[in-house]
Amino acid sequence: MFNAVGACQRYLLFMSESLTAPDLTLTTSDALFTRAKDHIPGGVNSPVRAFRAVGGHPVFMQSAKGAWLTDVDGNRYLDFINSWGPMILGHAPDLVLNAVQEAIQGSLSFGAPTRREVEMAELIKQMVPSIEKVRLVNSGTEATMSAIRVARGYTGRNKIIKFEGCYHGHGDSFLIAAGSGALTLGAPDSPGVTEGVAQDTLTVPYNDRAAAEQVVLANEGQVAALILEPVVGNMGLVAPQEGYLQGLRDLCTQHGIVLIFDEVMTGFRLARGGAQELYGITPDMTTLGKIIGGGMPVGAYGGRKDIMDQVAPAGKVYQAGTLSGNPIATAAGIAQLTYLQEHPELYDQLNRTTTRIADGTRQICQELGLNYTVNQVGSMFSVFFTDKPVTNLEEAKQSDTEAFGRYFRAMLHRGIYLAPAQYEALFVSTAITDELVDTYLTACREAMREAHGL
Ligand code: KE4
Repeated sequence: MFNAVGACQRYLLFMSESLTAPDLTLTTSDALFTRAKDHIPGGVNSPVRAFRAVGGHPVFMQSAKGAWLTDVDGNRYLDFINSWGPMILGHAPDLVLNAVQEAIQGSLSFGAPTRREVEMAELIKQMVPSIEKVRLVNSGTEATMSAIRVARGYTGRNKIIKFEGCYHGHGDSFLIAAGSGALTLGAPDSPGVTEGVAQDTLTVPYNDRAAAEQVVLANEGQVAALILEPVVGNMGLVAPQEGYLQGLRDLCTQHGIVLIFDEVMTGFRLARGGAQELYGITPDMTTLGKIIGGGMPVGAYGGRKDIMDQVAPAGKVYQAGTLSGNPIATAAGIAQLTYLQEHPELYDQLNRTTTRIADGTRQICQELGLNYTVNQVGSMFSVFFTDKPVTNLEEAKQSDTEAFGRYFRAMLHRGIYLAPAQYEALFVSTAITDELVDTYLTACREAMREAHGL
């Protein structure tokens, strides 16, 4: 039955948005986005969700189960973001839901120590042996911010080295653009970040060991920590080249620099022990997030005992948090991590599934004469809209982001939910079956044709 009043409301709403021909098929997502922009900066609580890099309006989600998302209009999507990594077992796995429902019976938060925090710390140490002591926080940003503060407190040095294309959350020290040359100090990459902060952050290209050594030598005795994503997800998926991580390990050991692996994305995903297990490199500190919370807000930082014992109240480096180690979040995290610990075969399954997706995508691109670069490590992958190799940010920036935007929208209209930006990685969950890979590849072929007018 045609709802005249609703149509009229949508018409007025749409007309308030633009003067082009009214689209009476306005979705609930569009209406919610219009409302949201009145109350929330950009209408979203995290910038990438706004779809600005790909055009169009974001889709507002209502629920999810397994491999599928359902939006507020009842449309279903095959999910390859999985909440930007956490949902490695697919959405709403019963084992996590049951753990949360049990924990909730005991209330929500105490602000006092609990049994689960001890169990979670023990579990993290078992899965990531380089972590001798660990502190739980509420996000990846908190984890990385805290880790560099501890490294500075431990070494008594001020500077940190980060890498172009690596993202470590929105802490001031990380929102720094690379200086004009590898040796020059960084510049603020966001209003509100001061020159004072920027002067202590040095930024060098990823996969360029000589550049890292050069900046260390030029700042001898001043660098507290070197922090990187051991496998980068935040410029799109870029793997470390042969020997690169070992080279950085040796450099840090030689110069008394704390090597921090930011495994917020890669932790518990690329292997049970993350990228450090996959590549056999032992960092001094590790930051964790995403999977660690099973979908609830949990981050963590940890590492060598002599470093972590600098953290208050054991030491003098201050860090705190009202909801750190929250009973519900730790219940979810313990449930998910325990399942991963007890089922190492899942990583072979994830790698096989993701390899099928990556190989299939490469084949489609070759058949269409596009020859785009598909990078994959384990259950993370990215399709770069360039036919050149992508081993660092400069090369990633060769991608045709307009064509990527057309491809993203074409996939969305076919019910495939991808990261709404070229410079992001995709995350495969165990809920993606062979049949769903076929569904993805069918849509991929059609969307690539549509995006390139083929
Ligand atoms: P959070 O503060 O968003 O929990 O974590 C920050 C962070 C730290 N380190 C790495 C390697 C990360 O990937 C992240 C966050 N990742 C982004 C995806 N590019 C989260 C998505 C978003 O910002 O909305």
